[in-house]
Amino acid sequence: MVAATSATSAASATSAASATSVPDDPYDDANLTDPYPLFARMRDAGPAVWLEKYGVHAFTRFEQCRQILADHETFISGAGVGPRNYHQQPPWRPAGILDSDPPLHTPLRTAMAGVISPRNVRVLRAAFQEYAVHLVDRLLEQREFDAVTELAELFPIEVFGNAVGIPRDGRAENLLPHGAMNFSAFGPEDARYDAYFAAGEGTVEWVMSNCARENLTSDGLGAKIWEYADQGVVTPDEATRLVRALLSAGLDTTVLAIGNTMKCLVTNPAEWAALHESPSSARFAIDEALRFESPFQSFFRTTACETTIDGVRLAEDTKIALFMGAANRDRRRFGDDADAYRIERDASGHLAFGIGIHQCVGQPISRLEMDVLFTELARRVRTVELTAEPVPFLHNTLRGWKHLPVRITPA
Ligand code: OVM
Repeated sequence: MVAATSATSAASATSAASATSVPDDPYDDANLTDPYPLFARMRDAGPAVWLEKYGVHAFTRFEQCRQILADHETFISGAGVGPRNYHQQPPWRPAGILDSDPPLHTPLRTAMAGVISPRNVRVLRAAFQEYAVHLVDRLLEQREFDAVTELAELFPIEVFGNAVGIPRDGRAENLLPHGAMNFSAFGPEDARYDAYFAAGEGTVEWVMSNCARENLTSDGLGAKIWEYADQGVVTPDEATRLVRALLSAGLDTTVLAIGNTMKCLVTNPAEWAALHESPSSARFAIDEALRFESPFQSFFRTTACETTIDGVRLAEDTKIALFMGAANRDRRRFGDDADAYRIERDASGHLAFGIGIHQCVGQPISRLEMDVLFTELARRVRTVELTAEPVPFLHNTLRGWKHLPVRITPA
């Protein structure tokens, strides 16, 4: 435990007394479209706020979010990382690496980290690079295109799909709606949740059939997960669910991160110019975009025991909401210009990939994809501008754009 300390009080009900009550709904259309004014009010209201509509404490400051994520013993994932408490209501699908705790989590993480090793990731670069060149060639011919549907979506669907070793046919139609559905389970079960679940119908079958060993290529990351089943590190069921995790978590997140980075750069022409001057700064432009517009905005945890955080008492087995998208804009951590996109900033330490034992294990693949793509774009594209208003992608957990119409000029 870091700053959380066990409360000595004999009372057992969760008290909202020391947290400011907030009537606003972070999940309504207006707040999802532009969450930052509400996030600022929530951060300024105190280390924790009480979200009246959901009856849950929410954390929006960097320091508290970081501490909670780092303390996996007090703030567990095994009761689910959305508002649904698995101790009371079963998950919509069997739990996996994300929604488990040690000791169950440990072999899953060992296998996944072994598959996504520096050695296994390094060899992916050449294929990523080849497709980036091909894509940028085509976009430079087009000059005008949708940076979401014709860039952000295409790149991971091709290169990550190949890296895992799944059939090309059906990737886009299944994996993107499947991700949007799955990630809905980490937010409230409202009309938006229902809509993404309806849109994702039928995709689970496609995803699960491609987790089977016989449907994966023999040299991909999927096959490497199955090698951990051969060695007895994980069971065949666990191997299936680890491939499921790759296919659930690895795509939409990177698609959104690419689109968000483009959005940041298109709307900050001086930052694009700086990146074009120095293409090796791509990783800083990407990291700052991950901070500034975090694709993964929020997660829940569950208290394993009664505890207090900065004087706010939380009862045992209580859900809490963590808004990393707000924490990453916290002036207390990132300074007075936290609401500005600046590639010169030291954005490191942001919480877009989480922290602790559940910190994104796929991060090296996602970063490699983005690094290769944005380095190529930075070298070859002199200017980029919007040609129409971007269309936001509204989702309870994810943040990004559905359409980003742009025009580019060659270097
Ligand atoms: C899943 C899953 C696994 C890992 C991460 C994640 C970031 C989701 O299997 O649903 O979201």
